[in-house]
Amino acid sequence: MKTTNESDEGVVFRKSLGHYSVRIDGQEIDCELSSRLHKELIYHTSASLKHKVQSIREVDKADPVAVGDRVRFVDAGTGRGMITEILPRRSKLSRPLPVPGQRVFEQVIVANADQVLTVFAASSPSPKWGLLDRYLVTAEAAGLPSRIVITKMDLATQNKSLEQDLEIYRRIGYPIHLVCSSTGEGREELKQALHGVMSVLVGKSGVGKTSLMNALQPGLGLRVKEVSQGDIGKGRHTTSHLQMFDLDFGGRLVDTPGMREFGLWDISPEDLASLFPELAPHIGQCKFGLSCRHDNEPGCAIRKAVMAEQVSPYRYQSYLRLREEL
Ligand SMILES: Nc1nc2c(ncn2[C@@H]2O[C@H](COP(=O)(O)OP(=O)(O)OP(=O)(O)O)[C@@H](O)[C@H]2O)c(=O)[nH]1
Ligand SMILES: [Mg+2]
Ligand SMILES: [Zn+2]
Repeated sequence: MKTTNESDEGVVFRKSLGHYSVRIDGQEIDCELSSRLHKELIYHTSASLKHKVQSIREVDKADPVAVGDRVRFVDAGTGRGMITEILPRRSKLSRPLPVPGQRVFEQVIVANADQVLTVFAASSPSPKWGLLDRYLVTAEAAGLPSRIVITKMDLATQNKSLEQDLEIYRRIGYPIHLVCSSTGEGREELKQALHGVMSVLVGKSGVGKTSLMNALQPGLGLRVKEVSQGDIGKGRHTTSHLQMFDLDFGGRLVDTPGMREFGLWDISPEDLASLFPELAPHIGQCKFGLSCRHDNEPGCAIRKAVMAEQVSPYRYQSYLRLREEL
């Protein structure tokens, strides 16, 4: 028999304006944060942000709780409760969230994920591989494996360089899934890759993340963009909340709203090369050893590997670009 002070353990599936949907035994409890966790929230947001509940982003930036978090909560009955503790995370996928006039905050996009699905459309909007490299580096830094998912394969004929571009990533060893939510192409194979683990979809607005979720599990019936193709990529978000779903065939999938900015969080310039799997084996082989920046230094093993066509010049440029930012 449970006493009133005893807390339950659940998983955060969704959050919105200070409310957290915590799931336990298939039931959702609408929780708030305990005042102790709340104080952390106020401490982080600072006094100048009295308008913080105007949008979900504002609350999010210093939110100590992320979707995917395992939490302890006190059940107040009638479907309501209070989160009292966040349990240790197995993983966290983060990005920096700059707040004008303040410091940059860490935004934990999702906690406890097992893999990242980076989503790009074959066309409409056309893929930006520089963004893919950002996602891949972020996932590597979080210690999570990535899969590259190309949606809208029915439009693939509009992108002449798609196969050639993907070959770069295939050679590195990233699994690639070619899917189409309208025809069902690639769906069964992707389902197998999702089975039994928690996966998170990342990709900019309009690439078809939510459509893919609906195709994987038709019962979800989530709202997708209903606009002409001309509007795609203009940054109008259809999904406004991060939300996790249980998959009927086993596993969990998190849908995210398209993220326009995707900076690197807590990655040092010295570590960056090790987060490119094809550069990593060359680290330490340069003339200047571990202090090589792999830029203009003589005897750089990574530049040599680019010349020898072992490393794609494109990915090397991407490394240099990202390094500039850190
Ligand atoms: N041709 C084609 N269009 C698709 C496909 N999948 C999705 N779309 C269209 O792409 C548009 C965007 O789809 P969404 O699923 O809302 O995109 P999203 O990535 O969830 O976007 P945000 O929620 O804003 O981040 C919609 O108009 C879809 O109908 C596909 O396989 N083929
Ligand atoms: Mg969406
Ligand atoms: Zn070097």
